[in-house]
Amino acid sequence: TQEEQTRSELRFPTGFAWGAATSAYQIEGAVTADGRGTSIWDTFTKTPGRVVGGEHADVAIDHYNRYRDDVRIMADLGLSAYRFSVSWPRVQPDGSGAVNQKGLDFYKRLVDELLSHGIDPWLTLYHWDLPQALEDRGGWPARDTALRFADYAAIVHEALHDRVHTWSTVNEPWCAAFLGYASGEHAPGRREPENAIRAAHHLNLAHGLGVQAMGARRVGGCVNLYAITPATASEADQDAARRIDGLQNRFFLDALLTGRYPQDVLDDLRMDLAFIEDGDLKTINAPIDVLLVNYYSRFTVSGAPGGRASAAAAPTDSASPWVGSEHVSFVNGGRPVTAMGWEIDEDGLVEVLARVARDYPRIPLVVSENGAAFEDVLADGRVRDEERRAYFEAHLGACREAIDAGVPLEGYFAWSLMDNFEWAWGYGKRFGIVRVDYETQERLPKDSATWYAEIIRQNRNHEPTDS
Ligand code: PNW
Repeated sequence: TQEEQTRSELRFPTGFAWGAATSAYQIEGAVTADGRGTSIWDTFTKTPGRVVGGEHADVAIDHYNRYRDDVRIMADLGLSAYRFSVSWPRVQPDGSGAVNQKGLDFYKRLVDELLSHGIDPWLTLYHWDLPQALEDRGGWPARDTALRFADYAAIVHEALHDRVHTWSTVNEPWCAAFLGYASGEHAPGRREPENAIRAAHHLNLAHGLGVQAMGARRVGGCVNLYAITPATASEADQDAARRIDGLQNRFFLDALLTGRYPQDVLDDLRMDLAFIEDGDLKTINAPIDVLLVNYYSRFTVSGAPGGRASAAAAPTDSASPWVGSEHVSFVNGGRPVTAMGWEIDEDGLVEVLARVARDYPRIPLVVSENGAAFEDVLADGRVRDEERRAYFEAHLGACREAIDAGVPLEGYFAWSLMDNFEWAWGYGKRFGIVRVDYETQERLPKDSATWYAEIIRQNRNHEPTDS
């Protein structure tokens, strides 16, 4: 049958990590509990016009108080791994100096709960919630922020290294730099193109310094990569594709994995790059054990005017994130789209994984985020999210195909475990495999979760049971 065929095609190697992901600000709420400081997202969400409907995450999905129930849901789904992030202002309310023990204790409780259910915790140190006090001192365009990040990484590592096996530094530095400091769509909402490049460099530097600060550990860097296609074979369109690939993908991959910035990207920027100091790239290139790849979509780009300024509409008034390549436009690639307007293209995932494996050999990979927002309807006690299920099936098939082609892919994390605060879009875009009722905080696994659990069960049944 069709179903049996799906299952046999989605058979993965023993030890493959079957996960789901979240991030602190998007789920925790409890923003003043136990001495937590203020982050740039607290400030940004309270600034009129920045988030659809003026929504914020003061309560979010109350994971800070409901984490035990949420771990139980993960266990019921059979997840072998859970990727979450630590809120820097819970650990250091002012971003430097004094450590807030109560903030660290929350993550100890969470990790212990995961471990007691046999779920491997994958800890991300930074998923965009910079302490406001550090933004007040310049934010990511200031070099000092990277140094402060290294202190923070050492503090969290010291507190949790006995419990957490896999660490990662900065989630999607592209978004943190270019949505935060160039387009202004994300916190802190600045529109300062040159400072966005400084931010990108200092986020990379923070990664390298963080890796060094953590000593012996399994640690990774995290990047969001896109498949990129020129709209036509014209020279202008191919140059547009080179530029977008340069700033989105190679600026981060080359730095982390080869210790160089791509020269063509630096040339296109036409700016004074004196903030890149001797030795920085060697630091950024600190050896890592795994690369975390977030994948959502493909961009089709054109060098001719007339297309859109970015791949999908931003929810709020914002500028171009494409520093130095503002003339590039994004065109319709003709594929079906999600509720974000992001084109669905699983072949792009095969392409991205194969490209990384080819151009940056020998680094183990995981897909650390992949998923889709759709307009879910709850009816008769079920969410029949067939489009999301099909998205996962197609993208897991892509992972399978990449492994067959020799890509060292070691795990997959669905974004997201639960519906949550989708940044500038607020709560309107649901990415969860588990539905959350934002009035009652009730959780309900969607059909996609039931399907994912079955795929996991099929695979884990074939693993040796004694560990
Ligand atoms: C990622 N873009 O964000 C993040 O890691 C998650 O926190 C987020 O919820 C998820 O993907 C879905 O959006 C992105 O505009 C936000 O290119 C924006 C972009 C890419 C990733």
